[in-house]
Amino acid sequence: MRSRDSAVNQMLEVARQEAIETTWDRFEAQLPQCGFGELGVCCRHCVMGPCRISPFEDGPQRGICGATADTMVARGLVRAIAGGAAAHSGHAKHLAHTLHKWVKGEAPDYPVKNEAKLRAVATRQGISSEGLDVRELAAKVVESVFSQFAEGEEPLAWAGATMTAGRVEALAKLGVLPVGIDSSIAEMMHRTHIGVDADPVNLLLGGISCAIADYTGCHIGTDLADILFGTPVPIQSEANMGVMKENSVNIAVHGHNPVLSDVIVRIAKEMEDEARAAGADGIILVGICCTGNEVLMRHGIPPLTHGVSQELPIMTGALDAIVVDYQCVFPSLVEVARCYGTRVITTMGMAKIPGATHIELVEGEAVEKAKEIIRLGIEAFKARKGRPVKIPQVKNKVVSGFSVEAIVAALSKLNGEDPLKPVIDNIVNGNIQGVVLFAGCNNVKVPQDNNYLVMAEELAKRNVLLLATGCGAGAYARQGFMTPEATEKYAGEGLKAVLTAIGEANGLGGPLPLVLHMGSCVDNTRAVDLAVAIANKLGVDLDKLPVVASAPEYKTEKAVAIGTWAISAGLPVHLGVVPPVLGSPLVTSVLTSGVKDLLGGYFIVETNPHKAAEKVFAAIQERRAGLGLGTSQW
Ligand code: NFS
Ligand code: SF4
Repeated sequence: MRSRDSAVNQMLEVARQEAIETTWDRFEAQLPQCGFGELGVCCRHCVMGPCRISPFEDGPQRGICGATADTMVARGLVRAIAGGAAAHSGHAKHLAHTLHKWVKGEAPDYPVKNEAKLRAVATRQGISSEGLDVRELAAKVVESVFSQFAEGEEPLAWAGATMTAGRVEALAKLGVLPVGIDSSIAEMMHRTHIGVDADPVNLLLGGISCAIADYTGCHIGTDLADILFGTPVPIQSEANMGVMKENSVNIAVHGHNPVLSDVIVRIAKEMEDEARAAGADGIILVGICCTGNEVLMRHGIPPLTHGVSQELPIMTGALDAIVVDYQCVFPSLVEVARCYGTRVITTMGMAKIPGATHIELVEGEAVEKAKEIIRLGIEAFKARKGRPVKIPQVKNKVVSGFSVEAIVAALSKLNGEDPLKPVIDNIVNGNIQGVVLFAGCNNVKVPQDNNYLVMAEELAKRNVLLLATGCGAGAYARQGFMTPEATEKYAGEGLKAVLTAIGEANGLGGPLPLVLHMGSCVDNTRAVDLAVAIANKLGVDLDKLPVVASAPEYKTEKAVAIGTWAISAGLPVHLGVVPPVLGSPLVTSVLTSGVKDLLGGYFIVETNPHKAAEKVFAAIQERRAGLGLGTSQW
C-alpha cells in the first residue's frame, strides 16, 4: 500500500498507465538504501572522507580523523537541526523584511492587517506601544525581531517571553539558551566541522540550543504572519483533489511562506473576469503543503494534497499552475508538469528549479507579480481547454482555523471569566485524558497517512484531545477527520461530551472537529502557547502536563529541529520513522531516556502506529499519575 488517500491511489493508477515516474518509483529505485546512512555512521565533513563506521567489530571503528560512531551520529543530527532552524528562521526573517519594507513605505501591498496582534506581541516582548501609531510600533517590533537573529549578550527574548518561567530556568541551568538565531546555526556548522566538537553529549546540548533558536524562529514566523495577514478564526472548507473543476482555472500555491500566496488569494478574486473571458467558470485556488495550511487557516482555500503526493494533482490534467515559494517543493514537479502543460512558477531568488518559469516576488510590486502569475495560469487553461481531465471525485469537508486566540474565544463561551477552566476541569475529571499534537510530514517510507489515521482513531476513542499542524493536519483534512462527523464517529464518550459542549456553546449545533487544525509547521508554536497557558494556570511546568507530540510520518530537517525543541520544552515526542542515530547506542539512549532527567521530554521511536498509540497513551498516563490525577488502562 502506498497511500491511504483514495484520490492519491486513483492518480497513482493514472501514473502507472501513463508511465509517469512518481516519488514512490524513485524510492523503489533507491532500495536498498545505504545501511551506513540509515544508522548515521557516515561522514563527509572533510575531503579525507567519506568515512564510515562498520557495524561489525572487524571493520573500521573510527573515521580517518579518529571520529567515532558517537561523534558522527551526533554531528549529523545537530547539523540537521541547524538546517531546520535555518529554514524556519529564514521564513521568519523574510516576513520581518516584508513588514520592515511596509514600515519604510516600500511595500504598500503589505499593511498590518491585525493591529491587535501587533500590540499584543509588543506588550509580550516588553515593547511599549504607548503613543505609537501602527507604523511606529511595527518598526519597533521589526527591530526587536532583527535583534533575535544576530548574536546578542542576552538569551533570546522571544523564546524567554513565550515559555514558562520553569522552562527558561531549566534550559538556562543546562546552558542551552541561545543568544542569537543565526549565530546559533553558524555555531552548529562550526562545531561540526572537522576537528572541533567530538564530544557527543556536548554536541547534543549544542543541538538543543540550536533547536531553541529554531523554536524562536518559528514563533516569530507565526507572530508576524498573524500581524501581516490576520490571526486565523474557524473557517469551513473542503480538502483533496476533488475540489478542482474541469472548467475552472485551477492554481495551486505550494511551499511555506504566506508572503506571496496571501496576495495571490486576494488578487485571484479580482481576476475572475479575466478567467471568464478566457472561457473558464472562474479561478479555483488550492493549496499544497504548508503554504496550503496558511491560506486554508486564513482564507478557507482548499488543501489539495501534501508532501509525498505533490506530483499527482498535475496528472489530472486539470491543474493549470503550481506557484511555489520554498521548502518541501520537489524539483520533480517540473518533469511531470512538462507532460501536462502545467506551469510551474518559482518565485524566490533563492529557490529556483531548472525548467520552471521564474517570476520573482518583489514585495514592492507584489500585486503586479501576482497578476502576472495568475495570467500564466489562465493561459495554461486556454491551452488545455477541451482536453479530457481525470479529477478524482474525492473531497472532504474540513473545519480549520484553530489559533490559540480562536480556541480561547470558543472556550470563553463556556466560561467568560476563565476560558481555560473547562479544559482543565475536563482533564482533571478524565473526560479528556490528555492532549496529543500531531505534527510533521508524509514520508514515502510509510503508507501515506496511515500512521496519522490509525493513531488518531486509537487515541480519540480513549478520550485524547487531538491537535494537528503541517502535513499531518493536511492528512486529517483530506481524510475527513477535521469534521464534527468524525467526532461523532471516533471520539470516546468523554471527549465527545466536551467537544459537543464547546460546539453547542458556539452555536455550531454539534461538536468541534475531532482533530483541531492549528496551522502550518511554524504554527507548532501555537500549540506551545496553549500548553504554556495551561501550565501557567495550573502552576506546573510543561514537563508535568499530559501533553505529547507525535511526528508519525516526518521527513525533513525542520521536523527534526521541531522534535528536538519539543523534547526540550518537556514533552514526550513520538517518532514514527526511525531517525539515523541507531549507529550510536550512546546518542540513542541520551535521546530516548537520558534527556528525560535533564528536561523532562524524550523521544519515543515506534514505527507501528497501533503500538505507537499505546506508548503515547502510556506517556499521558504517566503524566496524569505524576499530577495525582486518575489514570486509565489501555
Ligand atoms: Ni512541515 Fe510544512 Fe509538510 Fe513536512 Fe514540509 S510542508 S513545514 S516539513 S513536508 S510537514
Ligand atoms: Fe572522515 Fe573525520 Fe573527515 Fe568525517 S571529518 S570525513 S570522519 S576524516
